[in-house]
Amino acid sequence: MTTHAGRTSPLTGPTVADVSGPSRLAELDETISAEELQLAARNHGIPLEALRYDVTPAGLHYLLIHYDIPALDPATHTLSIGGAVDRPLTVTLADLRERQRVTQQVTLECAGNGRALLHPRPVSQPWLVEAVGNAEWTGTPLAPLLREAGIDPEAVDVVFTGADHGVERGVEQDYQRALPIADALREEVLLAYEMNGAPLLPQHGAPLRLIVPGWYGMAHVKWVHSIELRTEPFEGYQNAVAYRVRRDADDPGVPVTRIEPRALVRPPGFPDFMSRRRVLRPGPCTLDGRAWSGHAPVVAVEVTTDGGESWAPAELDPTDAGDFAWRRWRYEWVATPGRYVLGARATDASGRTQPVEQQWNRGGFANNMAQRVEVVVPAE
Ligand SMILES: Nc1nc2c(c(=O)[nH]1)N[C@H]1C(S)=C(S)[C@@H](COP(=O)(O)O)O[C@H]1N2
Ligand SMILES: [Mo]
Repeated sequence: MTTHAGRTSPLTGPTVADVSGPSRLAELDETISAEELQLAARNHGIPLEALRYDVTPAGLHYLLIHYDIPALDPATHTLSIGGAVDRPLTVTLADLRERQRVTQQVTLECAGNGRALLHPRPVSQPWLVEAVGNAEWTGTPLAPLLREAGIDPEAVDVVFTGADHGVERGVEQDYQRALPIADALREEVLLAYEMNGAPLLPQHGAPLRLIVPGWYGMAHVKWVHSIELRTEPFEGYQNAVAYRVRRDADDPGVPVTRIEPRALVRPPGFPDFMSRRRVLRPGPCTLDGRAWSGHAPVVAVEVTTDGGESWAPAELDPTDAGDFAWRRWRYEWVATPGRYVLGARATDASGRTQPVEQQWNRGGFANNMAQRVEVVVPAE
């Protein structure tokens, strides 16, 4: 009888690769599993009523942590910059705090937002629409630090390594993501040590994380301790295997990068405990919510009250929060007794907008299908 190498042999026992299977699509009638629930309970979304705050309070901001939250001591934490540079350097948190200090609002959204609404459902963190937040990040710009290290003109990628470690689809790894050098050198990219005016919380990357305004969440490496410039494209797991838009498992796909436009409705009225369906009294009602895009500023938001059959323009609030922060929109509605499905869709200055039907891909990434909020307006 033949045995699988490393599986049944008493000498080697199971391998690390044995702890997780390949990525999977749920059967069409398969409900959310205990494994997906386990992820959802660790990685919570923004409660949609918190769309009322310009700046999301830290505890209401969504979370996505692939492995365990590492415990790092800010007093001894260092960041090393090496690889294809003339002068490798290592800096402490105190060194970084003495450098130029920048504060900016940045909307973060997980690339898997919307995944659990896809048919068939890619089995992973089962986000509905709530994997978003808009925080005020403070830190020092990355580009001057890289320039001080002396960038090799041949450098193509910059690899950021976090202090968290795990195994994913059989591959043991530190969380690592690369950015193309041109994107890493953009002036808005920060090494952030504060969120909303306080030191980073453990779950948000304490004591140091990358902020890449406009990009989906996976690029904003938390617990970062090492930056390495490379003259060859980085082929690490999170760039080459995960976070690619693929038609099927064999398609090499294209990398997930910037955030597609999205608008969310702050659900009006009050919810049913179980279904979260809304109950709204009849009469005039200001609908509102937030809209964002990582490609270009949002220029229009439209609202539907009939599940996407018809759309009407919403008003965009003036903003001084910058191009990378979400923007508030509002729409005056008179609710009359009946059942409604509310939604909103954003269009940005690049002409990108949101589909009403799903744009399916194998990993469930960058899916910005318009939201559906069921509302019942009872007769008085
Ligand atoms: N080191 C490390 N950085 C990470 C992650 C991680 O698991 N480990 N998750 C990424 C993903 S997928 C997202 S969406 C964002 C979430 O950031 P937040 O938890 O602060 O909202 O962090 C990114 N940075
Ligand atoms: Mo994410």
